[in-house]
Amino acid sequence: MLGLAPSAVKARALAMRAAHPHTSRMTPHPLDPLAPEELAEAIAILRREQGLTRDHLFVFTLLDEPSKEALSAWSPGDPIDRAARITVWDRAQGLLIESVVGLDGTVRRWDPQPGQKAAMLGPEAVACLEAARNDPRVIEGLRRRGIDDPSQVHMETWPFGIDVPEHLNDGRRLIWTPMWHRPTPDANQYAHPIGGLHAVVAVDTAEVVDVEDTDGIPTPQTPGPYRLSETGGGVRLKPLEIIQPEGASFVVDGWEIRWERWRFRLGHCQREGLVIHDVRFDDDGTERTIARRMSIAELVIPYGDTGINGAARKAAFDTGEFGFGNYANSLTLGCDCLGEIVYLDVCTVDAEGEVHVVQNGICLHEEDFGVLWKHTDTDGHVEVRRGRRFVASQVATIDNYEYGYFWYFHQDGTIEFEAKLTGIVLTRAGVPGAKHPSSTEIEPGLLAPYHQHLFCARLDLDVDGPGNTVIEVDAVAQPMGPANPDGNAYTIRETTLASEARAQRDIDPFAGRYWKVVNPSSTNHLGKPRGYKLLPTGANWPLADPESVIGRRARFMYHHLWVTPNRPDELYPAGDHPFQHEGLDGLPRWTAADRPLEDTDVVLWFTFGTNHIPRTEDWPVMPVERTGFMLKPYGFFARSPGIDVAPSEPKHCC
Ligand SMILES: [Cu+2]
Repeated sequence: MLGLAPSAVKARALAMRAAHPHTSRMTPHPLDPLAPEELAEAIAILRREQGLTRDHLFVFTLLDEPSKEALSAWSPGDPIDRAARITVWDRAQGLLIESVVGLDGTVRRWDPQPGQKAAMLGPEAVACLEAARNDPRVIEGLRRRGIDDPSQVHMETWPFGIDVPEHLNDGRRLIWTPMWHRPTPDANQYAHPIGGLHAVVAVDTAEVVDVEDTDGIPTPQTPGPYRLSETGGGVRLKPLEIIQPEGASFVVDGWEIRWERWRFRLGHCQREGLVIHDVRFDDDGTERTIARRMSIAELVIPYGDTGINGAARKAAFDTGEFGFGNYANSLTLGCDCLGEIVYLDVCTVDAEGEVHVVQNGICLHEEDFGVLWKHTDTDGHVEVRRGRRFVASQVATIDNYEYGYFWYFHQDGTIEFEAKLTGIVLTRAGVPGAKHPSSTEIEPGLLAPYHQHLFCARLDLDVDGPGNTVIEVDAVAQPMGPANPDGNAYTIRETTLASEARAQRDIDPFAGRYWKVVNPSSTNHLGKPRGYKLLPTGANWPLADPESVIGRRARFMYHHLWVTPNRPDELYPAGDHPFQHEGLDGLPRWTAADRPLEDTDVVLWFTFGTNHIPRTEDWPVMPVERTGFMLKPYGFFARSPGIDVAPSEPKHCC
């Protein structure tokens, strides 16, 4: 990422706007992410008005999104009230502060949050790693393992996903440092894990408070080459080019996208990354709302290894602790999308208040998506339509892993989210050939511990308006008897999830369970409420004990679905600050009130993900794994919205 001085920020912002060839206009909107100059201004106002010093670090600087009421009262051309929600860590006092800063120069909120902890921030990580690298016990431990040059050691700073060691557990912020030997600068960073040597560092003082040196296990030596210079890239196919001779079919106006009959806005923040706002579909001239705001609000990765070499401690909140958007790839350096692509730049603010612009942080394009529908009549008449989908995507690299967030908009009214997981599996050293109950040995002595990637989507749906009800639908076999003499009959059972306690639900693949969100005040041509259904295609089940440290901190993962009434301060399912938190914050805390949900502005929280039992084929770089969910219209349209799609030119077939 590129650090920019405030004067450079403005120039960059102007260049950014000029860089989008498909951006016909740049109409400002209250949901636009804060521009670089706005972020810099918000930080400057807060520093000035609150007398901040170098001891104040910036955790997250996010758009303070306008309320739904303010948004519906706003019209294009009206003045826009811009504000930033800034979380500050006062390291002198060990105090976290939530603030809201208006770009009119006012500090509208300044609320200390005693007891809450900030995750480790950039300069703190640098100081912790330097302290660990220079600790004589670490140097000696490396030397005894045959590593004389500590600069050849890749060290990471990980939060504790299990109990902090008792003698250190006095409320301090702590991290520990898994290490890997990297004998040459281009060696696979995770091929040579150093067994049994970690520093534990107090983040606030950058003091090494413990060095664990259990020794014993040799560093695995098999390299894991994956660079083109090492693999040769010998498998070649003939070129495949996507040509759109008339250009793309979508229009980008600032952060608004119009494609086919869809209209929606994109957003971006350094905590959640890509955000989807205000999704609408043109239904024969009537623009219907579907969703107000959709994001991946948390991503937690609990590791399931009991190994003494630290694997059990690994459990990261990649959204709440790391900030997914902080790690957005600049796709100028590599993007595998084909066709007419438009990129959007995204911005982050680092712990010291510096604004960074990630050029080409979001990719927008269309993809061919095979057959949309087809029928051959008995008279031989054929109607077939090819489908296309619009894709908004982002890739983030968080240490060893890459996560792609892909939002798809289909011509049949479906919205699909797909997470693409790739990168390098996390490794630890083990005894070659020994029994490893919770790891896969992928090379001799190189273990990849079992783990899960659990995403929680926050889906503020507004199906044809804000008053929505959530209904669980199960397919139910009818008992054989007078009403079902042939034993073939089945029906559906619908259960209204009337309150928060009743809306903590799990998948049931045997019943084909899904959840539909309907608007009781908006009925279709059959008098039925219009709806969208959430199809849980990528669900998984957490394997950590609910009373474990990670089980308490990520309690949301023990139900696939939660539903809450929409509240602007209920954004993150594990709470605002999960770092070293005792747990049970977020969804379990809010829903204890068991608030009513019928005909309400509801938010669905859906947890999905993968259970990753690594394979040898996941090494040295894992082929993409996919997981996600779909939102499909259910009585929302009178008929298939794809029925009037024009046929493709048949020049390349038949
Ligand atoms: Cu994995």
